Amino acid sequence: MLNKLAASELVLNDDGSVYHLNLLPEDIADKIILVGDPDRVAKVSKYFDKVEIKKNKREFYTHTGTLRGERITVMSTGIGTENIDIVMNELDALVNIDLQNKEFKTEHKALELFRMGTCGSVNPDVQVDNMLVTQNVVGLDGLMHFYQDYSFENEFSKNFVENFPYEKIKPMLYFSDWAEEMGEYYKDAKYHGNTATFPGFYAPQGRQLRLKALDDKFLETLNDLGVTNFEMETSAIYALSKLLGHKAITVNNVIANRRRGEFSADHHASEKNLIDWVLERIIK
Ligand code: R1P
Ligand code: URA
Repeated sequence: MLNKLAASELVLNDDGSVYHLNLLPEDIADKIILVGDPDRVAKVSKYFDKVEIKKNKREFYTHTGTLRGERITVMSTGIGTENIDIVMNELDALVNIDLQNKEFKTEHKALELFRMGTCGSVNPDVQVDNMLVTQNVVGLDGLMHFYQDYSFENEFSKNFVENFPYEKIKPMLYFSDWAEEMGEYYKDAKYHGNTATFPGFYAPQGRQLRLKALDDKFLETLNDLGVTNFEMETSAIYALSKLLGHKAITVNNVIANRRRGEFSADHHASEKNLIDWVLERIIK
């Protein structure tokens, strides 16, 4: 790989900020909370001692400030792994590429990334309004097929690959090398599980409104293969963190129990609980 990047490869705005996130290197902290919903950003940053930076472009809203004296950033990713592709590459560029010269820095910086999201459970016993930390993740979204391959093997992944029955869909299996180290923050979460990341909310997650999904038994099959829950970002966060050398952990609030047909009775209260729970643990 050439050390100097062409203008077409690392695109910058007029002020030198990275193209989609609209941020300069000094705009982010080393500890970053990633949320899907842009509206969740202000709901998090209202707990900061002070907010120094507020920037946005498209669905990417960023607030940086301090909490209990520590610098921290909260950023929205929008929905889906295609957005995570942008977020991860541009965050990494902010710390590991000299933007002016478009050259890789010789010293690598690792960010700490905390996805704070919502998910549905496919295990009937995983109850709504509780925190679920992702230990392993399977990507059914396809993004990582475009990158240098990496997958891991453990009991969950071996069983998943050997028994996944849908030939058209090629699963990619990841875990975060840091799940254990970063998991220290979240030791007391109610659930630690195996998350599936999907490229959609409806048929990809077995929902059928007017259109039929692939298989009526999709949720049961996933659960039988050891999947606890699903959402739409974590596979890409874990995989790209691993490849780029950042530390990542996901905690999702379970807002839907799909096997029981239940949805959180008050998802606003549940979201507030998620925010309080995470902030208490990642900054002491
Ligand atoms: C779908 O409603 C969205 O909610 C979940 C999914 O991953 C997807 O982004 O996460 P967030 O609540 O973080 O957006
Ligand atoms: N987010 C998802 O992607 N799916 C759900 O069922 C709930 C939240």
